[in-house]
Amino acid sequence: MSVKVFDTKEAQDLLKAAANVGSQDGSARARQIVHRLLGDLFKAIDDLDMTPDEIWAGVHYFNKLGQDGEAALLAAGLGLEKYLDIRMDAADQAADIGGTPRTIEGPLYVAGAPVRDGVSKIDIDPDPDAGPLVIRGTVTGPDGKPVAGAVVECWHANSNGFYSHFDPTGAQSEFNLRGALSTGVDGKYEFRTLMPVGYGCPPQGATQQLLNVLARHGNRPAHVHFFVTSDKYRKLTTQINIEGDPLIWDDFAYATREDLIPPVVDKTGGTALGMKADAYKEIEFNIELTPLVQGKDNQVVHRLRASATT
Ligand code: MBD
Ligand code: FE
Repeated sequence: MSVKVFDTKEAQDLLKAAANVGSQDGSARARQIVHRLLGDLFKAIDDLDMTPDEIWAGVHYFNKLGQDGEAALLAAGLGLEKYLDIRMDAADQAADIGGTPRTIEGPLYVAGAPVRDGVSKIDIDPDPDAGPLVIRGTVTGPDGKPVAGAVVECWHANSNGFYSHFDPTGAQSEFNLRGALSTGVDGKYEFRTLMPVGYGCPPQGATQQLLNVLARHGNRPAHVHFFVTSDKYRKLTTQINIEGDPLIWDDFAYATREDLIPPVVDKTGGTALGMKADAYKEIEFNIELTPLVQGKDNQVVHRLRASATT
């Protein structure tokens, strides 16, 4: 067809009407965003000469995305979540703020894990294919001094790459492989758990459907998520990768970072720690928090999160 209508008065008036530009009611910010995003879409339809069939395929894709509950998964897979990190990183760099690097939260956190003191064994369900793993470290401030009373939360997948609460097989207990603990005066935390395996998108889901069309895979390397919270510092959202995973630099969600691949060390003495075997793996991951900005966490992210109680 190759017609151009975007700059016509008819199209521009339609765009303004749809976003209700000029109204004093509702949300001015929502009008601004809708006007811009819808305008960018209208323009793209013109520029790429997108067909009605393509538009309707896209509209119905949104229905499937919602039915599958995968909008946040797609946000990770399309790099939207990573892009927000790139922006926060740039803001920190401009303000000369360092600390342990952030990386994306992903869609699989569940609030409400019971908070323990210092040490927590978080593998509740047996998993014969997963070896024992200790993840431990010290939480410090920018001055290198230990932070007491920091809450360290972690969550990760089992040997099938499935997370409790979201396990399609229904096999896991609530809060299996999810922990929360509070640091003592030494700033130390220690999770006793089992080695995770990388995640793969649901094969029949909307996210994988789009990735297939783009000739992309929907897999993540093995990883462990963290939230670290303290009254005195900004909340850190991060992950560590399990070194040696073949997908470590081929994560469909783009979360791998050089400083977030701590060595995995072979240890013995696991039986005395209550682990399921004497030989176990250990990862030391020390965490440096960043200062509040004018007394506030200026980057804390509010989003809808699952929660459960035990
Ligand atoms: C995950 O485990 C995850 O961390 C992300 C970002 C997306 C899907 C599954
Ligand atoms: Fe994950």
